[in-house]
Amino acid sequence: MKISSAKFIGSFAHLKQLPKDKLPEIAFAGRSNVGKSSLINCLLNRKKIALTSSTPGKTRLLNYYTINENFYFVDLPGYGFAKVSRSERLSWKKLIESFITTNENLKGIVQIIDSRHGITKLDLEMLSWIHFIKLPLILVATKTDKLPNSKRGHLLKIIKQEAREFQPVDIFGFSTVSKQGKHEIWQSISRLLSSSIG
Ligand SMILES: Nc1nc2c(ncn2[C@@H]2O[C@H](COP(=O)(O)OP(=O)(O)O)[C@@H](O)[C@H]2O)c(=O)[nH]1
Ligand SMILES: [Mg+2]
Repeated sequence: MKISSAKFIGSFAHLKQLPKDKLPEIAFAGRSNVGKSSLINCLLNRKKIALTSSTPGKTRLLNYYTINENFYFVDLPGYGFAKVSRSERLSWKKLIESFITTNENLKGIVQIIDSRHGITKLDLEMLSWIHFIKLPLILVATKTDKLPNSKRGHLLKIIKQEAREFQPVDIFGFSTVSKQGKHEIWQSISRLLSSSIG
């Protein structure tokens, strides 16, 4: 994908605030601190279009980026931050659930997991929703640079086995350090978008 423009357009707490232009969207989901924003920055060749944070759980909003004025990336609020109250967790749940079930422009979800931990209990809820509503799923196991070389292949194989029940369209290992997987992830995203953009 050639990126001729990539702009942050806003952070939204309510669905009624979202852009109304019906451009196709790809959303990025995952646990707080898993590397969502880093992946978005890497895909868009920017150092900090998406704010990365060493303070997990800070982003509670739907962050929208417009690419080539043709489609959107949506950085979804991360889950699994321990210091979050029950009411905040419920409001996260409500926001994400309504976002993925009512958004007709959503062409797929890039679900990011930590390659060191595989699919955790916290990821299961998100993966089950995505599967239940039959949204195309791209699974990205990030931070592969943190895996010992000798274990990388084996761990990715286990992740593929664990993921099978959610029927992802693709599964990739990825690292912002080596940028391994970037090209393949773009190809997969392009395929999801290809039915809706020229
Ligand atoms: N070594 C390594 N660190 C990463 C990678 N991806 C993200 N990180 C680091 O993990 C932390 C959280 O990343 P961030 O993108 O803010 O996560 P988010 O909360 O999911 O958006 C940051 O310190 C990143 O630099 C990766 O592939 N390799
Ligand atoms: Mg982030």
